[in-house]
Amino acid sequence: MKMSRFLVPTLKEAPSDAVAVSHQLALRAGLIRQEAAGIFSWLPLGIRVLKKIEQIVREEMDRAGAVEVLLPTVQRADLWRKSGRYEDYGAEMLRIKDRHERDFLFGPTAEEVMTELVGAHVNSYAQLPLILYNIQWKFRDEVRPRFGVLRSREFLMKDAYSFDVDEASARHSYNRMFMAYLNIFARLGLSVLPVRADPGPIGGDLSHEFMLLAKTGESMVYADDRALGLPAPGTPPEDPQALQALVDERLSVYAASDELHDVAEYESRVEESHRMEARGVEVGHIFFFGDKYSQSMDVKLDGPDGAQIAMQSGSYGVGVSRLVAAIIEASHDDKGIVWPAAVAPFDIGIINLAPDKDDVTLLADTLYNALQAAGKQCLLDDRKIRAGGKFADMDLIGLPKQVVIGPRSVASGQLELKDRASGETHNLSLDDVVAALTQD
Ligand code: 5CA
Repeated sequence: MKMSRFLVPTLKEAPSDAVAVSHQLALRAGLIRQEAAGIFSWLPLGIRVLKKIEQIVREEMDRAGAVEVLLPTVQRADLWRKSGRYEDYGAEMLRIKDRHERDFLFGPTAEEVMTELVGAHVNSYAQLPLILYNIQWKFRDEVRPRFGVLRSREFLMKDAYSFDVDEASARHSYNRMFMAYLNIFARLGLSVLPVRADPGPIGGDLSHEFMLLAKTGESMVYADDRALGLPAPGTPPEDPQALQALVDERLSVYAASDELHDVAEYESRVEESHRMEARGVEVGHIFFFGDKYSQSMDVKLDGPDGAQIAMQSGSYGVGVSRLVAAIIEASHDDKGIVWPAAVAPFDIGIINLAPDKDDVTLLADTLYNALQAAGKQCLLDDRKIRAGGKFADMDLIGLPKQVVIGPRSVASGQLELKDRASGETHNLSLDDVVAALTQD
């Protein structure tokens, strides 16, 4: 992509109402644009990051055996009346009337729609277990939307729903999702702690939040610091007991968010030198709620002995758009964003310092074409602006690798290759730059 034909509206200063560093940098790097309180447009760089996160989440859901569907954003109110949540949800629900005065709403979550969908198409226990997921925009009329896409009103969520015939099998589904979450966050390059949590309005008796430690986090996390940095589990075992043992092992290290923090237990189980108290951003939340929705919505199916049974279910959310901000919170410096390679909007930024000079442009284009042909995603800054602005913008948007090409590169045959995270630079020939950037 050539920057002169792209849209990256970078800003020198963030607007004063942006207090979280991720909000400031997302605006300054031209990822998002606020359209109304808590409602954003995704600009070209932002949407590329969002899609990459979405794809990693999708691949890990598929690997865990979940099946993708796409539900509507606008849902029927009567489904929510059936479950009893239409009134309970209160002012957070955006209620809509159609031209026939029928009640609809912009979905804040989808337990009702999914439960009814499964009830309509699954009539026997033999069709279970089933885990369905969708990656869709949600709307919650938050009292205090803030921190940009960290707590917005419209946001992209991956929500999965498991349907099982009994509680033991439902716990196995819960455990599969638990492990899939650890894999997702590891692939995103994030150090995320699973903590036991309060299920809140979703209901149920078993729930975990996945917390990314960050200064702007809205909850406190109390943990044994050895819980951080454990390796990703990879493909989990099929055997339910083996999987339960792995989940138990992960959860044996103390970690809780403020609501369920037990000071006495914490102090007795965690030596002082390992106690960690930090703020966390909730990037995922999983719930086991048994037959709550199956019962309230009267969705039953034929059980093994012919009698009608209610399904045992859980729901599993990841804040896909929130993750864009969460990753920036976790990975930035005083110059701007430092994207982990897995989600960077482009792999490589090339700066052409003299787009007016044919020989410099030829060299920059040759590198660009060679890298693109090798499957690398490149952003070539060919804008006719001063060099300082190009360097500042490239650091601000945070692509993992940068190559600087100017008149001196033509004269010496040496291009400057820079690693964004470490700031290290190397002067290399064109061929060596291509080799270094395409070796993996
Ligand atoms: N139905 C369940 C699981 S699918 C559910 O809705 N869970 S939730 O309320 O915890 O939301 C799931 C995830 O969505 C959260 O962990 C968070 O990462 C994200 N999320 C929730 N509210 C917002 C918001 N206002 N802005 C951005 N992301 C949000």
